[in-house]
Amino acid sequence: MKIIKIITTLLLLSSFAYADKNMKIGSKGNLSDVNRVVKVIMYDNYYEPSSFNIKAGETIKFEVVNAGELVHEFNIANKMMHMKHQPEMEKMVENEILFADSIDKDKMKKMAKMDKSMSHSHSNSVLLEPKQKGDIIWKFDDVANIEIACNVPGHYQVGMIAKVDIN
Ligand SMILES: [Cu+2]
Repeated sequence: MKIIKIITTLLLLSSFAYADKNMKIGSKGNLSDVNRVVKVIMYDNYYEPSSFNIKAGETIKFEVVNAGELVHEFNIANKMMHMKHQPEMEKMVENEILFADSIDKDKMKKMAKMDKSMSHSHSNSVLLEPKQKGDIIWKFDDVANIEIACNVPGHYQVGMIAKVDIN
């Protein structure tokens, strides 16, 4: 069992390293470069607004609030990356780190020391408990096929996805 777990983890980590180099999703932005602040409210299970119009090259500060009763994620990626991220989130549920309406942050930190995929501190996403707020500053440079979505198990499947138009 342990060996299977290690192999799975290695596969996940290597696929992420690959994704980072080749996926055109932009990069973490600097506060001094912010062109626009966009407020986003997360409900159960959708975003308000449900789509975004972004100019290529723009740096946006997303101020995200979770107004729902469940944990939600605001994750800037593409479909393939969301698909790869979802098993990690399922693993967080299995390990009793992620609950429907809360996150065990101490446990998440402890697990992260053993398994990097559990740290959940990628700069392209925020994972928020009900009533929490979080910011992401993102530079939309050299981007294609971006999708903002929530990878809490089940949420992507019921359509917690926001469309991103780059022009
Ligand atoms: Cu969600």
